[in-house]
Amino acid sequence: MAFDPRAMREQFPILQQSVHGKPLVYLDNGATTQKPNVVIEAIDNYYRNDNSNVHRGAHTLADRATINFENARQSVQRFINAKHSEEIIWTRGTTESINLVAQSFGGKFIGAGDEIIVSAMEHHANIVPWQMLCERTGATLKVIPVSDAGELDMDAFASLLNSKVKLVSVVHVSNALGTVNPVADIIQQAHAVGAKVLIDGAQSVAHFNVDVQALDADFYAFSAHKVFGPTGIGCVYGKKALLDDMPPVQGGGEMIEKVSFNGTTYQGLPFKFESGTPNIAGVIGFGAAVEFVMAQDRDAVQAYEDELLQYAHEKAEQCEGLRIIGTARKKAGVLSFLLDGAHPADVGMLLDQQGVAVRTGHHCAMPIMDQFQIPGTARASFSIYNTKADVDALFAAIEKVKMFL
Ligand code: C6P
Repeated sequence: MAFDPRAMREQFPILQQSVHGKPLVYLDNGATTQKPNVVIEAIDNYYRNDNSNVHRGAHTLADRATINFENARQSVQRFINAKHSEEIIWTRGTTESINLVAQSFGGKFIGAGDEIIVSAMEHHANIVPWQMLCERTGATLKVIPVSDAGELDMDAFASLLNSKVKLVSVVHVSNALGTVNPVADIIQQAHAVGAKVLIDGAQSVAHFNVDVQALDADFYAFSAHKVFGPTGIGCVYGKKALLDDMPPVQGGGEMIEKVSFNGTTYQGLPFKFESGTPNIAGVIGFGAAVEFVMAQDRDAVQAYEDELLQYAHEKAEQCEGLRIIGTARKKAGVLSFLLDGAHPADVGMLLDQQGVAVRTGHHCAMPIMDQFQIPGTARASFSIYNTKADVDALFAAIEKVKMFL
């Protein structure tokens, strides 16, 4: 059966409102997605009925909370097809996930003279932790160049690879350009020189199936809030053998086996990376979110979203004075653009006046904005509940912005 975005939309209560007297057209899904009833209800149910700490209580509520908490880990495991549930480490989100790998894996396995490769289209969350690691260790950060269309220069990548490269960390889908990168190919080439690979999946998992085993990714990071879950929770997947070899980065309760003043021993996976009381409601909401996604016909959803983005691109190409930033052959979810003579911030404000929510600015990807010699863009980012009517509303609003400016 064909995917029905209107039925999907009904599951998201926040979308049924008006802004500035106009029906809300929410096109800021790259920043965060809205939450379906099932996610809101899972969090509500936890606080109403099960609220308790996990892994330590000797009572019914604690048992229920712990079971739901660990079930969520298994849901996320299935969501990305990890081999073991303990390969899923809870974090506050993609940013903390990348920092965890930089501090733990990087601190142990990367030193002076080693090299780390990122790309020119990375989010700051996949640049700054590596710069900090390089400052600490004397390692060097190398950058894969990006073409004017917003595609990785794969020849340049191949020429950057050598035995000094210990880690390659690239984004699966660019939040600023929408480019879908050939991560399977990147992983294969990096492995051939003995480097490990981290994939920033912040913008991918909401749009298409990710199979970490098929990709052979060493680490895969993403945030719940960009895949219909709550904020403040996310995860990093790591291959068990790698995670087993990595030291914890935060000490405290939950992550220890035995503490004494003669020395402390740590728990095994995943707990050695999860010190302190976790974001239990967040984890449960995250689990509900990925179950919600897995319940969809994902191929049908992906085909629908591709068609929607294509439709938006066609409209953008016909729109006088509009320049698309990011014209890669393979894209997902994002239409970044500039209007002649208009600052993106003004465009965003005037679109908001018409009920259309987009993000403007550098999208935490300053290096790629510098490459395009622009201060930023206006970005419409699409999700499962957007429709062609939303795209039409965006372009009708853009015409008004053009008249106004
Ligand atoms: N991008 C955007 O509007 P956190 O904030 O930790 O959940 O995710 C960080 C992050 C990392 N990588 C990519 C590719 C991202 O898109 C993001 C978050 C948002 O584009 C907020 S800047």
